[in-house]
Amino acid sequence: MDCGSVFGSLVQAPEDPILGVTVAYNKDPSPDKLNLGVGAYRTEEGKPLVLNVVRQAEQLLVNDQSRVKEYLPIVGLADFNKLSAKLIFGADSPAIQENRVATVQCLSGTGSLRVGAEFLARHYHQLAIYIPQPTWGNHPKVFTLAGLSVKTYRYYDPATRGLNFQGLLEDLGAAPSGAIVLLHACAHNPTGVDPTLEQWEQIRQLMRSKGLLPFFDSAYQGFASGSLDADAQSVRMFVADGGECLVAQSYAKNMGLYGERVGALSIVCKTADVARKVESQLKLVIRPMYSNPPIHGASIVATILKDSKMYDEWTVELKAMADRIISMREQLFVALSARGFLLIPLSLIFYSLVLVLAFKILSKDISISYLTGTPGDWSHIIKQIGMFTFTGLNSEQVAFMTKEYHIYMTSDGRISMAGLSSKTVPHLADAIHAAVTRMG
Ligand code: PGU
Repeated sequence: MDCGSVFGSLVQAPEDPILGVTVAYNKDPSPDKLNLGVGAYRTEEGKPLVLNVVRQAEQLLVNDQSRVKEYLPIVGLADFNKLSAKLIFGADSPAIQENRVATVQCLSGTGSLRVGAEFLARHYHQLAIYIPQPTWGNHPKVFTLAGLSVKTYRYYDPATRGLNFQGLLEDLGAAPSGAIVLLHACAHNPTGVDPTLEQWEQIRQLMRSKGLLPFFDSAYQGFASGSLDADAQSVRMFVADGGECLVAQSYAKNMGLYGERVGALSIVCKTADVARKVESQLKLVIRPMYSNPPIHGASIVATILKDSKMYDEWTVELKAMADRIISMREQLFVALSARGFLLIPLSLIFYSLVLVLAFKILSKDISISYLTGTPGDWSHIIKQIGMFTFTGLNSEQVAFMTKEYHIYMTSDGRISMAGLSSKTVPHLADAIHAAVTRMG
């Protein structure tokens, strides 16, 4: 259409599949609306949370008159980089002690992935990157635009709502030698399904035997189990064997620093000399992209990580967030199990019974698809790990829930458990029950 503008021929681009959910939510005037789209933590009151320890760190920074707003170096804040590597690889990591890790501060997890991908496209001999099917929707776009060639490996089995481990091993086994493999360090997005430690070990052996290059995306360290160390196990396994790997870290979720855009890319190398050269080349990637990273968020993180008292406080607040999410899983599971049985007068006894059953399922004692009130087996809600439940609801059911119940979520049926509260669980359970029973 010619309207005189040099951009007149542009077509309207669609909203982002994840961030666009918030745009639609914001436009909805309903008082009952619920945003379970974006993976962002909310309190029981449904409010965003700034951690106490973050407030304390910010206060210290504001009060420190010696602080200035000069440019950071291209690689970012030195303390932040050292402490970030320590956080993911462990304080006693030989790779750190031997100066074999090149760490650069980047713009949160996304920026770290992008810088890593641009570096690989320029300096690595294999352009193929294998990403899990499904994965975070931005992965294919980030890697393709950086110049890598995106392929997928089987990951999730809809039939079992668990890991397709055989498919994963077959696909990685068939990948060309040297190919890059994107691995979610923990709390896989969107499925909430992680390999066990034994499975990680098999993945590691296969990848090392084929010379596949691991690229970890660590966006949820601490959010899966509540423990920063436990959630870094997969990464540490790969570093312990002396081989090379890349890790993109984000502080968006675990420190609640979403909008501060603070993260790090680490490349673990075979020798200190290689690591130095890698860092020098990373600078050439970063400089023409955004010159150098912002100072505020990284200063908050460094302040917290270097003070043992603040660090401990952080771990307590982090665990509380992880625990609230786990409690939402239990409450939603109980609520769905109770749908259809609401007329039973002794419902309280019933609720307790369901809770006991929930724990039995978690400890893998039994599987009870036939006991749930809402048709179907919903035990995956309590089995899955991290911020999201991959409900198994299809896009029509999701559209129905948005239209009739004002519940917003991504069309693949993923819900952010962190967006739920005890107050909103019944509303969601009603919506799921109606979607399943009416939309088949
Ligand atoms: N990697 C994974 C696996 C993620 O889930 C996310 C965020 C990122 C990286 C990027 O996080 P940064 O904010 O850049 O550190 N995923 C969330 C947040 C919304 C989004 O899509 O960016 C999500 O809801 O999937």
